[in-house]
Amino acid sequence: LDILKRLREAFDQQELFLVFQPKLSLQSGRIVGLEALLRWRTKQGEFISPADFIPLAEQSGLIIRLGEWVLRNAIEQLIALRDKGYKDVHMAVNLSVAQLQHPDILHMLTRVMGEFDVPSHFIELEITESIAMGDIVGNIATLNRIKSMGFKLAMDDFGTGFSSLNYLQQMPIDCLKIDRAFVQTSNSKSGSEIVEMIIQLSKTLGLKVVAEGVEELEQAELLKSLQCDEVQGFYFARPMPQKDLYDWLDKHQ
Ligand code: G
Ligand code: G
Ligand code: MN
Ligand code: NA
Repeated sequence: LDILKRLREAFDQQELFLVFQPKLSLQSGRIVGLEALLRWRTKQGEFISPADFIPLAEQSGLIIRLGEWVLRNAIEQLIALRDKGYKDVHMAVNLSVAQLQHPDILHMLTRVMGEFDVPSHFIELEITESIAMGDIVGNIATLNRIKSMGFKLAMDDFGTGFSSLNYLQQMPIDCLKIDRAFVQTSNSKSGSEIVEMIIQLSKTLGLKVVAEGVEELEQAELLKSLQCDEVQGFYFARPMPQKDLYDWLDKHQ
């Protein structure tokens, strides 16, 4: 639990920051959105992965404060980009199931949006299939309220979790994100057929479909031929701090 103590201190001492990874339209090649991702760099210069500290933040409840901070910072970044002329770009923020199930979630979203002059449909909240475990009915009800506030909802890491197609149909989501595990095996026949199937499923359900973890040109070309809507991955751009993001935009957009 030492790392949890350090995480609390890191939060107070501003060792946490956000990086932003572009999402591109496969048709136009233009940036359509960004995903905000949390990073922790200690004063000693050590990087600690969110894969290690997010679960601790979730178990300890710290994710509630941390998640609000992430949302606020991501929106500030979105507004800065809008001021630069990127008016159609959305900002995606990961939302833990612990945040979704917190009694204050709707108030928190209302409070934060009230601080900024940006329409909520420019904010996309990424949830995972773990919301299909536990209180599914309650989770869907909360998602419906969040949706009626205007936020967009995306199902992250799709295909790796526990949601059945039955639940998927009941989720008020706008977008499916194909997990990078499927993108990375898409060079095989069965791998590409799975990707194709997920894209078809998205279209059947009327959802936007995004492929994550695109690392190679061949993957991007396959996804384009299968009419995947958007891509995200190291082949196009890594998650970047603000300054690098602006350099990338100047160079590539
Ligand atoms: O960026 P990276 O691949 O290292 O992220 C690892 C995991 O941490 C991913 O599953 C990602 O969704 C999660 N993560 C990163 N930032 C946040 C955040 O702000 N909130 C939540 N809940 N999860 C995050
Ligand atoms: O679980 P979630 O989809 O929120 O996590 C996103 C994570 O995926 C981020 O930590 C990001 O660093 C990572 N990521 C983004 N693009 C790529 C990629 O092309 N390859 C790999 N291996 N990871 C990626
Ligand atoms: Mn995500
Ligand atoms: Na993912």
